[in-house]
Amino acid sequence: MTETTDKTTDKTKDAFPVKGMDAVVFAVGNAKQAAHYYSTAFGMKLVAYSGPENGYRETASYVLESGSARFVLTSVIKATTDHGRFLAEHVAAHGDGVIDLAIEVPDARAAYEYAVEHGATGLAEPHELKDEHGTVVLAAIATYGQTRHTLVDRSGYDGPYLPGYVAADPIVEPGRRPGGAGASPTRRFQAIDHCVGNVELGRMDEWVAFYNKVMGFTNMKEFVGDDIATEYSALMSKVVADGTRKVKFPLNEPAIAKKKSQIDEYLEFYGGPGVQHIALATNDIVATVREMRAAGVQFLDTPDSYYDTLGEWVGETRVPIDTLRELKILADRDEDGYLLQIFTKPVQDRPTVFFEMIERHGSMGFGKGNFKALFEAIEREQALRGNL
Ligand code: TYF
Ligand code: FE
Repeated sequence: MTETTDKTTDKTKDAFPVKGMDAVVFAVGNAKQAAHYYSTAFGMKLVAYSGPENGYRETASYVLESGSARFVLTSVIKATTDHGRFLAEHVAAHGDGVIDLAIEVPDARAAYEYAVEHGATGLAEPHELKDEHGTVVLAAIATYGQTRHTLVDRSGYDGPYLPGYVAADPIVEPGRRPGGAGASPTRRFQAIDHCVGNVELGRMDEWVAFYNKVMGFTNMKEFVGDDIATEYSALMSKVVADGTRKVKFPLNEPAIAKKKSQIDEYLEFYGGPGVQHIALATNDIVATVREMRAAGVQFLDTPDSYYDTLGEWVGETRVPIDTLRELKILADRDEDGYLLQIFTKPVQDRPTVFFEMIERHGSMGFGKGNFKALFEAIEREQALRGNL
């Protein structure tokens, strides 16, 4: 492996400044039920809604939050416009999936102009949406597959999400810790840590170059190279991020290995490139995983042998090894610190989108020390599905 650039760009010179992730927008078959799942299983809070009840008869959209993390779940009710037909076709082709990794920017017009000048395909010219809460400026560019990046400037807006949405009450009481009376409600995660895309064989470097050029994102040093790829992972991976490292996009492509790549399985069942996993940052991965498991979320299994040697190389962590072993949480350490992480199984019947929960203590990495154990766990699931 070789080092690549990991420069934190001078903010004053940032050609494409971003504030962070604005939202992950999912097109799903049944947004009403998905909103319930993300409320009960992920502890998210419904904050806004758009649908027939407030005059939008074509689609239903539920906006859920956990800290700064925002998910929007959209279903088509009756397609009558291009947008409705796009949603219907997206769900038919891909199953439930991510249509938009929306990025909050200080200036959506400038961001769009920069991106298009540097080779991005424009999907929506900068435009304003207004209501009694103020004005939002939106624009959108295409990325891999049928995924887009909407560029959102919401600095002039204080409504619950966007004009067209009304505030909504939580579906369930959010994120209450077990423990009876006095237990304080708390959230299971507070931010989107990174969003991973799967692209076709041989195209990862093109997409890395796309983010380098179009958004001025730079490469982070963590990646899966040929050595790991051919030995056991069957994938190649590189990470791009904005200058402040608030928006991080790993990109995977299948590698030609002995076995069918997990990325090939995704591409086959998703019907092309798309978002593979969303990593969610938690301050207390033990409580988060206990609550999510109790609510029925399935996580990847990790063999006991992983924990037999973990202490030797990862050293002390906040969480005792026995607790990590009990909950199947992975740990990794690098020169900056350590991280704890765990991966859900795919959250729909297609073996496509899944989630990662991550608790960082200094480490800016992605769990390279776990790639072998993780990829073996994914391959066991792939074999159970008959896709290995
Ligand atoms: O985001 C990452 O890079 C880590 C590791 O199919 C990873 O979460 C990479 C590829 C993959 C699953 C996890
Ligand atoms: Fe990840």
